[in-house]
Amino acid sequence: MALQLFVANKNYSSWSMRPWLLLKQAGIPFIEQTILLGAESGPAIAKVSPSGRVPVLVDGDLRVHDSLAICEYLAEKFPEKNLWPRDSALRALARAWCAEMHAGFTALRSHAPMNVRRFLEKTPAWPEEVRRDIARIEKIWSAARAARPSDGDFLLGDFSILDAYYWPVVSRLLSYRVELAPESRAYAQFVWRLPVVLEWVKFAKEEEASLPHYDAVY
Ligand SMILES: N[C@@H](CCC(=O)N[C@@H](CS)C(=O)NCC(=O)O)C(=O)O
Repeated sequence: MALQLFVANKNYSSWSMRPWLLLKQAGIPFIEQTILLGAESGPAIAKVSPSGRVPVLVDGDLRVHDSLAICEYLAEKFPEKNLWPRDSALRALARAWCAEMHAGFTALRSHAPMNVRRFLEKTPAWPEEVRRDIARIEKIWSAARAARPSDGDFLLGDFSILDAYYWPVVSRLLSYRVELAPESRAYAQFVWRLPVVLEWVKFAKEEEASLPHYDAVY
């Protein structure tokens, strides 16, 4: 039976974006189901998600909610895809960096919500904690680069869950025109040109037609 991934609005849902990009970039076939968030979406989400949140991966009778649990499940189900690095020390680091993204960066999240369609003219005057979050992200990227076992444009050389986990933040960094170190900028530009990312962006733009009022909220 085909895997199904339930996601929310592509323009706003960075949590949905992570497993969606992972599946696409790894070439794992799946059926996508979209629940657009709004006043009426609660019952539709509750039908598939015990936490009342998406993303949710459905594999037969199993429903895996939470983006990180989905990524871990996919890594176990498709070991040949090497979704985590093979080296156990590097795998531990990659997991720790993903966990930071999963649990943290709250200042950046609240001051710079993801909006794939929006590009500001200049970076807002953010509080210090947002700048600290951005500096930490750049540090993680450069630590990953320093630790990578192979050359390649992905954070650890080859594509891994770590990339899928940090790609949505690239949208924020570009949208809000954040000044980045040259190596971080090069990674952000590399990400923004990837076919799977462009596909997500295209769908995010198409959603605008069905929800024209949404951008007014931001
Ligand atoms: N920690 C969860 C967060 C999931 C989450 O917050 N999803 C949002 C969409 S981005 C949601 O489903 N919201 C439902 C609602 O607000 O009604 C994960 O990693 O999957």
